[in-house]
Amino acid sequence: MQTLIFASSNPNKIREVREMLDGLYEIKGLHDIGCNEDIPETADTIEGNALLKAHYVVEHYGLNCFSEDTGLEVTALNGAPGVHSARYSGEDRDPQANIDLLQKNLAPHADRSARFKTVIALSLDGVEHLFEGLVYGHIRQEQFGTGGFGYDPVFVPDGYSISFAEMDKEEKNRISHRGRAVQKLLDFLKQA
Ligand code: ITT
Repeated sequence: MQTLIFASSNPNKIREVREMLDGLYEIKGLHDIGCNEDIPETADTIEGNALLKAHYVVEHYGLNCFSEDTGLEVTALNGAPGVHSARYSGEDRDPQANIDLLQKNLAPHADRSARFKTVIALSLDGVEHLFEGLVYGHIRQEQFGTGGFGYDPVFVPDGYSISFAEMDKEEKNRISHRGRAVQKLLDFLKQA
């Protein structure tokens, strides 16, 4: 089985992507290749941050890799927290504090629609490719479920009445932003 480096140190993301590529590629995260750096995510777009992480691995390790960056874009907040989703409430990246701040900022608004956006940047033999995955939904006022991570307990995808945190893993992966972007990556890799 071929190995692919996934330039992430977020264990939740690595687990999700590993499950999606199970049997096709062996996925190694940053820690698995001895990279314990917190790669600076200083770009002002989701695409830019995905590319930064992929460039870092190519530059420092010379390995083919892919990376991803994800943001939650809330319509009434003009796309916030967006590229700042992980650190919305501060540098300690506390998911509960992020949700609390989101609820506070969204409270005056009737429009609670939002979307998750994932961009995967693949660097393969010196050539870069981008894959995007989107899922539309809304932010619930209360939290539901214990699965998933990040904003999952408050995000309800369109066509569902349960949050991402209430879905089983397979179902989330099938319809999620990351699932859709990974599917595009897979389709590309199969014909590359
Ligand atoms: P990397 O090592 O991959 O950079 P990270 O945690 O820094 O991991 P991001 O910069 O992509 O990841 O942060 C996006 C934030 O958005 C993340 O911390 C979560 O709070 C949230 N997020 C990302 N994917 C999510 C998902 O599937 N469900 C809910 N929240 C998610």
